[in-house]
Amino acid sequence: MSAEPRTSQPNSDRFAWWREARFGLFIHWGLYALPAGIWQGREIAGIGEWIMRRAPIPVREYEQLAGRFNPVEFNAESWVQLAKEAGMRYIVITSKHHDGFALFDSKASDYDIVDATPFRRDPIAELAAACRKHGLRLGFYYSQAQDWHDPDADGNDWDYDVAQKDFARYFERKCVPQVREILTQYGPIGLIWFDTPRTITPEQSETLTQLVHTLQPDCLVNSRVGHGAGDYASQGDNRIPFCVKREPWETPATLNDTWGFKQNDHNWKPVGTLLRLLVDIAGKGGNYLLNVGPTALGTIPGPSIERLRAIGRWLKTNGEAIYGTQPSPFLAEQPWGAVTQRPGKLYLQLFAWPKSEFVLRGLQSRVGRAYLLADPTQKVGVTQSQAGLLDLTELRLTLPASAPDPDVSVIVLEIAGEPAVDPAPIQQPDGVLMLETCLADVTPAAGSDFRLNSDGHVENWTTPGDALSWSCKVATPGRFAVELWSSAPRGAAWTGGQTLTWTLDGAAQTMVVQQDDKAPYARSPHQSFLISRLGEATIAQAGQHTFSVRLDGVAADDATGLLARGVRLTPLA
Ligand code: JFZ
Repeated sequence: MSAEPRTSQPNSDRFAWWREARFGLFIHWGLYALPAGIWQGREIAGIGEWIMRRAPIPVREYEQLAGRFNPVEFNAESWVQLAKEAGMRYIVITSKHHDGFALFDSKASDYDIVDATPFRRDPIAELAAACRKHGLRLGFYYSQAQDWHDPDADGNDWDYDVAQKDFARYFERKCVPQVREILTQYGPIGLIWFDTPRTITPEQSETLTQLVHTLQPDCLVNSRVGHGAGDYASQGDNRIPFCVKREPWETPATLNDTWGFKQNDHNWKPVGTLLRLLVDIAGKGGNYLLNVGPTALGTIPGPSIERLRAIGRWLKTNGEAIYGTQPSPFLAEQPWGAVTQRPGKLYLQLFAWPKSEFVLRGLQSRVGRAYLLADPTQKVGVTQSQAGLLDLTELRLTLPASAPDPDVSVIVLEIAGEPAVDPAPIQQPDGVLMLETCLADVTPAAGSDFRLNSDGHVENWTTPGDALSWSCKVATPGRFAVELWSSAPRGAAWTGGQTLTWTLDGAAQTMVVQQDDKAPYARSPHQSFLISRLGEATIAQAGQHTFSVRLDGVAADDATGLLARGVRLTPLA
């Protein structure tokens, strides 16, 4: 969902707790926890909470699950305790997912946990009480457009005749009343997390946002309410941007590959991956909403508990570098890790511990003292230099021999005043020069909608003449491989075929784009890049250089254009 919310108020008080929190627990829980990915002995591919659609299962059969849903081991206190132990500051739970089943006591529909199950308790009420007791904010996921149980809602075309549907009827009969219920039955609510807007109209999205704000003025609304009517941006699931975003945003993410419990999904992310995602998201100004899928008995799977506790242990030591911090002063991602800040301090969060010395280019602020967040008594030596011709600032830190943490180690730099950084792309000490689109001058051709999107891609790169250029700093000259890094368009095949002309200091080369290689995205196992070789470049002298790339010819069937993240120059041996 890249549509930016219209009513963002990043500086308003409504976002104070949100900015402070940085880390929340997502809970996908419902009837789908019973089949847990398997229907009539058959493994159903995809995310667990979609089993009704994917199998597909007729409404009358799926409804029967309610009669067997009896999560006797559910204990709201222990879920909230776990979130707290993990260092999370808010919880968002599915009050109603696409299957249409309400996990709360609803008057608007009997298809709810109190009326339709032997359990008869309202877990949402219990959770609200436990959150209040332990000082966590509570938010609700609510599927406003898809409701596979309702004959008029979006989504179910295996039981209901799509031609007979009247979405407005469902909207008035069930959606609006239930949203009203979740906002009036459980005390103050931190946010409402709408999802998959699809058939909803702009007016209906607006109605929901206004309903939320009327009933609870401080309650935040995510962008998936649709049509830009929300308060903050939900990224695509498990997707993180490549650069700092100033507007409030959040990445919903999984610990394995499903949201709702699946008994055979054992693809758990290692703790190191999760910690790197947490700090990377904080460094780019976002919140990390990390999911668990409890079982039909009401317990959170052991591998989830272990991982959440490990993150909590890290945050106990390093939380100062996360909670309430501001994003990195560097707009683009740093290849070695992430940066956060608060007044007077920068937090360098290193993914790998360098042998004795760490070199950071481009920080222009004077650094007073540096120390390890995990152990301020350990000395970190600081030297700073500014190389004349390039005006290249370099910070050298001499570090203790061993890393304070195996996954993410935090170094604190004390600085005076606002941090100042060099805005130019700078060659890294290892010789690599990454030209990120978020640092580029973006020049659309006449009438073109070529632009940088909020995820750090350029989009609509479809009009000949659309160009990107960078003025960059090279310290170590030589020969370089030049590659274009882009993302595969969502749900579409990518064939290449575009003609590009790239220019280094005035010397041009023209080539046709194809996919030559693929690279994982080191920060997120759910993203990867397509690599197109553009050729080789010789940079004869250290100094400031200009690189540009322009679209000259489009591919026949390319509606999307190259979703480019940037151009990478890698030194050739
Ligand atoms: C939605 C749901 O369909 C899913 O079951 C789960 O609740 C998840 C958190 O949200 O799935 C989406 C919605 C949007 C995108 C991807 C998956 N997106 O924009 O990338």
